[in-house]
Amino acid sequence: GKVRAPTHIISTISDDRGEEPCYAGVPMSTIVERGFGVGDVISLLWFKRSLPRYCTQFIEICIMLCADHGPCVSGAHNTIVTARAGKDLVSSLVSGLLTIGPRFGGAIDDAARYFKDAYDRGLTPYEFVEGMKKKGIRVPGIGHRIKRGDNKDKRVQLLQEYAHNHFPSVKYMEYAVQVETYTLSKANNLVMNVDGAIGSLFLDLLAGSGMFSKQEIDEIVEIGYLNGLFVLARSIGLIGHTFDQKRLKQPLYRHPWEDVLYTK
Ligand code: Q5B
Repeated sequence: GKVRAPTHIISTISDDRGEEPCYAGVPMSTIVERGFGVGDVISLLWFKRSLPRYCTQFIEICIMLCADHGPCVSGAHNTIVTARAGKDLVSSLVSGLLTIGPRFGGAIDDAARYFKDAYDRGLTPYEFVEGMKKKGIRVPGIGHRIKRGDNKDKRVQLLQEYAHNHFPSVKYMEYAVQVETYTLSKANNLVMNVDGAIGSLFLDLLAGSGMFSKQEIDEIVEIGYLNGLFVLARSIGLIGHTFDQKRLKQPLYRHPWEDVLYTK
């Protein structure tokens, strides 16, 4: 019989060999004819399945709400400085993307990991938060530079409202809210942030949609798919900031001496 030469690459998400490219087996024409959106494309290419409309719409809302948060956040700042140094689009974009991490925008996976572990083990918010403190770990998904208990993040509220209206269960999100209630009793800046909202709500999407086995959920959380939502979303804004600086013909950025504490 035929002997297949060993391949150097295995790929399971897309195929461009036929008449038209397919995402997880779904041809482009179907994607267009059925009016699929970017949430459907993410479902196919990241999760290798078509998800129900309420899930793909949730993904799209995450992307829209995280697309930008003004010029002052770490990512936009880096992008602006890089664009003003005369660098190209890709350099300006990746310079901003490289700031995404455990403090800025890249806490979604850890929020999902820690909230899931704490909820599944039946820890009270007090046990969870104080346990994290003992280990010297900040609770991912909690805390914000400008948002406060009396000035909550509108994006978090919008995501929570959507989930309340469309998800079959919001048990992880409700747990995260209890955690927030406890952290807010300690300090007014310890609000649930957008990373915490997406992390906890995505756990509810995975667990409540009936589209994923327990093993698949564990793998998604362990590998860490969810920071990808912020990376993808914020790329939209960072590209916008690059064009904005170029359009405005902004000169090379130099930080003012007055804003540096020179000390020995
Ligand atoms: N404390 C976000 O800190 C920030 C604590 C905590 C326990 C916590 C901090 C944090 C976890 C990571 C996270 C996502 C660094 C944030 C985002 C996207 C964004 C951004 C934008 C956008 C802010 C003051 C006191 C200290 C700390 C304690 C703080 N957080 N304790 N658990 N989570 N969070 N990141 O304001 O006793 O004085 O030493 O790391 O979820 O990135 O818009 O800007 O869309 O672009 O710098 O929304 O919360 O506060 O460091 O001065 O801390 O609070 O231990 O206690 P800050 P610090 P003490 S969303």
